[in-house]
Amino acid sequence: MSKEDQTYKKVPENTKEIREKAILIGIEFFSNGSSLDNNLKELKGLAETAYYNVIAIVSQKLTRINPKFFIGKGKVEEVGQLIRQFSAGIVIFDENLSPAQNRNLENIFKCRVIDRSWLILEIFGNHARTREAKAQVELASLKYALPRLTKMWGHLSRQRGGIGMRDVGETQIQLDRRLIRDRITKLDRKLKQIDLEKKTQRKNRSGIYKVALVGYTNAGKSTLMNQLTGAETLVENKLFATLDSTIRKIKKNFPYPVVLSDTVGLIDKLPHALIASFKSTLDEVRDANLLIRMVDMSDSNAKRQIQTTNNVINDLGADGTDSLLVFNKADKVNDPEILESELQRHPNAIIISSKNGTGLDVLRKSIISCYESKLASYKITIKYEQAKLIPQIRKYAVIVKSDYKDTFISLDLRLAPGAKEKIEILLKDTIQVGKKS
Ligand SMILES: Nc1nc2c(ncn2[C@@H]2O[C@H](COP(=O)(O)OP(=O)(O)OP(=O)(O)O)[C@@H](O)[C@H]2O)c(=O)[nH]1
Ligand SMILES: [Mg+2]
Repeated sequence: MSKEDQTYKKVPENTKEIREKAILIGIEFFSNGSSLDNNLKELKGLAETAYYNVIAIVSQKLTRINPKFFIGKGKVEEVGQLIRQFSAGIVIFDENLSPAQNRNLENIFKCRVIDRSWLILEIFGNHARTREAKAQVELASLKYALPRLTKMWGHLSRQRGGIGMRDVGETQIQLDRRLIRDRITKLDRKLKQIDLEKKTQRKNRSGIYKVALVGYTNAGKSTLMNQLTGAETLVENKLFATLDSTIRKIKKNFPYPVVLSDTVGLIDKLPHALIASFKSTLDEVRDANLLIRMVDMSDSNAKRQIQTTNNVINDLGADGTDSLLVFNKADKVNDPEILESELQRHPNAIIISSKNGTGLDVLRKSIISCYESKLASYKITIKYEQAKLIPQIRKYAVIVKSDYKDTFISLDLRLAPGAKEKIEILLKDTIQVGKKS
């Protein structure tokens, strides 16, 4: 541990809630060559996002995990001393602890011990705004807390409104596991209902080309969303600013009907319960025709961002979907050599700055050409009395040519995947739809 790491850090000025002093613990495994500095930098960012006052960072190289405490006995003593010296209120592990390790450490440290998963759940709890996000976070938190009904659980109850479980919060000290399970069942049911509503909405959007933003938290997805669609999604220099999906039409300089969706950001070692609970939010990614894999290229760990994003895309079964790799925050990269080497490694990547707009035209063109590569040509004829339907046809198709004959109108269309069915429903029996000869 360096001296610098041990110095006190002030809690951000705008933080009304003064949070506990925290000691962070990072592990370097010999086997996987994980980058400890980057991991700890990220953990510190997470802890500060959750308003903890990080006062010391401890690390240990491990070849094998100590089943009782995760870290070695000597390290446990060292951390114990630091807790007393700094009057720390919480110890945060970068790795996920078993319920038993969690309990053993709390008993020795006499303070709260949480792991990376729980820290992420706390942040999600603080940022959840909508009915769906609140239910998703509560469900994941309950599933996670169920085998760990210790101090962490008590803490959960003290979070006022944060975790989106006020009802449970007020009474949960008396809650036994059975009640928690009941609550889990209820939440599961509620989320299934929301999922159904979303499915219907998605069905309504079938036939419209769908582009989804996917990438590490803080990569700049919402900033790009706002730039391309004029939406006003919350943009913050904060991890996990977005928890819900927002879907908007791309309007600016765009010739086709295309919708863009912005979703929850990703992070390494995302808790499993959380991924499962956010299934319906991530369904936007599964459902998309094109994925924009977004990377913050000014991050020293851009490689990990790409890897994590690809892993989640694979887990969602969306690895067969067309995708564009987009490097964002080019304005923050002052070294042209970095730009050059990234491009060499990823020759197809599109380099942009969502903040100042650089590269957005190239990105738009790339989206358009992906779209066009999927278009099918169709020719339809409609009667004059059906002309009023043309604006609706435009919702799903590009009309490349319209020919006004004596008794009918002939239209040359370019259709996105799934749009043919929509047009057929729209015009029902009175038209002939067929492949253009
Ligand atoms: N310098 C610079 N900053 C950017 C750029 N794009 C986004 N940012 C900043 O990066 C931070 C995160 O941006 P968001 O758009 O909220 O990132 P996000 O990917 O939506 O993050 P989550 O919602 O947490 O997943 C904000 O402070 C943005 O202003 C960019 O091109 N250049
Ligand atoms: Mg966002």
